[in-house]
Amino acid sequence: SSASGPSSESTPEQTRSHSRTGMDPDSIRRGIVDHLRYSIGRPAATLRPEHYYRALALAVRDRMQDNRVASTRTSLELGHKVVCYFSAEFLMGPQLGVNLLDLGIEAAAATALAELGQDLDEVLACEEEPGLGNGGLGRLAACYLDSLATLERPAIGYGIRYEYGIFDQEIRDGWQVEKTDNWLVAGNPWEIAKPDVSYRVGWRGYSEHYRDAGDVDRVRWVPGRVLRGVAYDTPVQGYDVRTCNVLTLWSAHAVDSFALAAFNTGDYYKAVEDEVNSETVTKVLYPNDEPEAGKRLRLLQQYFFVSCSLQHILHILDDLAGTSVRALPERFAVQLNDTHPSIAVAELMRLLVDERRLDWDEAWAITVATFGYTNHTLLPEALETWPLAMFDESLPRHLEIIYEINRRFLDEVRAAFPGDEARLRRMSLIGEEGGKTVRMAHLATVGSHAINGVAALHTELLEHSVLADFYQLWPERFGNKTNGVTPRRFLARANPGLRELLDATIGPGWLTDLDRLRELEPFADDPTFQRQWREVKRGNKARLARYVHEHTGIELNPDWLFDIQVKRIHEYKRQHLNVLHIVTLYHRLKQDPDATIAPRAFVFGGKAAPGYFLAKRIIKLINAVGERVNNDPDVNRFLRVAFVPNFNVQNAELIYPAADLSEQISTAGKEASGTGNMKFMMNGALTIGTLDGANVEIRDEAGPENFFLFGRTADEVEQIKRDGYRPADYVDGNPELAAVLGLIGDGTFTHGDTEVLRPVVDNLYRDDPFLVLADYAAYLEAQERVSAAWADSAGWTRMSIYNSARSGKFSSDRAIAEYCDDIWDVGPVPVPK
Ligand code: B1H
Repeated sequence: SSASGPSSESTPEQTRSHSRTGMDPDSIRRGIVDHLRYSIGRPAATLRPEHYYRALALAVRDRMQDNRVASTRTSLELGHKVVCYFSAEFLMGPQLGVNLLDLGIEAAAATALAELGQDLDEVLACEEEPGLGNGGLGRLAACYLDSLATLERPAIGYGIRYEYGIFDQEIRDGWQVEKTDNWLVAGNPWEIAKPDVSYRVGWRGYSEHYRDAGDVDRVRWVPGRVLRGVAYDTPVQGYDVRTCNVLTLWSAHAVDSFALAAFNTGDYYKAVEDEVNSETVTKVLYPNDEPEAGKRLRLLQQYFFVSCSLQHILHILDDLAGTSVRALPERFAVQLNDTHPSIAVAELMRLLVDERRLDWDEAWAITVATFGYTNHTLLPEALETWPLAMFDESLPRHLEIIYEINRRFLDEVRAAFPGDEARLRRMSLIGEEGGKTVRMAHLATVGSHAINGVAALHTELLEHSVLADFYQLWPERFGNKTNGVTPRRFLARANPGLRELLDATIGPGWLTDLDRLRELEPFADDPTFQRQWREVKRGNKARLARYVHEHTGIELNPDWLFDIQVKRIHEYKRQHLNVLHIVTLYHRLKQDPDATIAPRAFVFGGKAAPGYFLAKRIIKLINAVGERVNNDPDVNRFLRVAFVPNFNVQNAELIYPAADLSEQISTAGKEASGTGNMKFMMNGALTIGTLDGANVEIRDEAGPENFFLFGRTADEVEQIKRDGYRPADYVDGNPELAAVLGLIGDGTFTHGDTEVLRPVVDNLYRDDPFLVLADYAAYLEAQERVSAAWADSAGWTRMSIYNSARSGKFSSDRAIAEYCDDIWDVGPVPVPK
């Protein structure tokens, strides 16, 4: 049509943004139709919703690319500093819905699709989510990318393009069964392959001393193997701004066979074999929520993505005319998301000293000024270490560099704490206990100018336990950055009913300034508003009940209290404590036929690491108890238990908004922060929880009267352990607890089988490393308070409203603003519209 044709005076760029990628329904419809024809190329009669999904996604991506080009141009021209977020995991979740929201074209896209005879919700449901993460840590990285773009901060996320993300979980006969997640089979419309953005990554081999032209003694690494990393870029759009950042994920390939010939004397078949081997490096995400010690391929994954990313950053610096590598910390801030990318400290030193020929001191100053390190766990078993021999074989030059960093570092410690040999041993980058290891948390700490924990309590514990020696040496480098989650995905997208009510009540400003939810407080006791609030919640519960029914056959009544625990299955998170409460209620109802209780639906979800024996038994326990409870007419009038299979970002968006009660019951001192707790709170759930991680701050914000607190504190937990914890004492002193454990052990829930759940009962009775039994009585008492509060509908609604209203602190916008101000020194860079 003439309206969309290029006019004589417009530049190609203007033409593109005004007609081809317009934001009105007509332009979007044209975009879809064009992509159906030119990118998908099927006859109209064969088009199904998944083709419309792909076409719409491509049309949306085109619009983001306009913003992406403008964003890059702006930050390059103006010489702004860029945040580089290094993470082995990015749990992005479905992209189409949030991208439509960010671009402000949800309604326009729905109209465009309707004109083509398609339904937006049906099209949205076609997306296969990129599950490139395990849990909170990976999802945090994704929330932070969203906030960086929305706050208009130039940023690049760097990670790994796993061909297989976190496994899909099926539940068969109550057991977890893992299915591979081949998320790329249908193609990924969001990414753009950048074959020209490619770097070589070596490993193995040896290092060699030589004298350079200036007769200076130098070292070069001669790798035994070489791979090639190729960049795949996914645009990350900010909400209601022009800023569009990028997630760059690296995919491993063999070096070209031409180059290969030089390595292995032209053996073609060997070359093909190497190609296959090279590609295994980015084949699959390790499905543990804590590292599995000593997996060589995992070290290679980490080194691979870190090396590609640092080479890319130095390459960008080289391309900026007149910018020396010395300007690195002025132009880039690199954040290490846990220790997984911490090999970056040694790799940057290698690039600067061996390849760019800077002297050591200068290179070290640049390195420390560039990196920041976020710690996400205190669990000793989750602190990454590598066996020295394996590290030496894989990355010999990096080990030499780490030795040199360590030598100089320990001199500094010696000067600060003369004669303290024990301290030197504790702080060394090399662990000596039980076989030598490289301690990655120490490497990350020594190589960073800023080290942070992820909640106030966690940072406090970090400073006084795991990294206490480092805190004493450099207190000024430590700080807290309490986690946050994005309200765009977890409120606006996940809870459209609440979004509408909020917009109508306080206007739309809350979505980028979540503290404005406080404006709800005056309505907390308003009967009309309370009724609307309850209607929204009930609608969300009905929506979840439909999903649960469809996926499990279990029927949940949306008028019951929805009591939900979703997160990775782990002993420290204590899903089994939740089950002990359910079995207690079951037992009481069976004991006393006249007993009545406030009816509750217990909902669980979460994956267990495939090799985590007890976590898998806990899944079986939940399902076994559920099967019995749901089918026993004595109790199923009051209790239902559902395990939602395959907890992921997509179904999480249905789950959080449906909760009345959020279970955050980890052993105090073990959960670094938690972020699910924040998603529940925003959506109006009340929390039953321990003083652990961010629960502490959630309670402070909500007010203690709007939070169900129970359990031992972190200090008390330590004290009990020091005194010699004897879980059996708690059983002996509590007949109800003894009966409950008896029911689990005696086959009541397992058709008479007394072996299946035995390991769970034995573990609690004999070891109970996470004090489930020590907190059982307090937990039951807190649950009694919950039931009493639930009986007062207006009172509960008020507490629910207060929880949402006071959740502003837990927006990732607040968290990212703090990182930008305190660690990265990166301000907003508005991209002109
Ligand atoms: C968290 C991890 C983690 N902490 C190792 N540590 C992994 C460690 O594959 N690995 O090797 C994977 C993940 N994840 C979580 O981070 C904490 O447990 C949560 O409390 C916290 O909220 C989250 C984000 O900070």
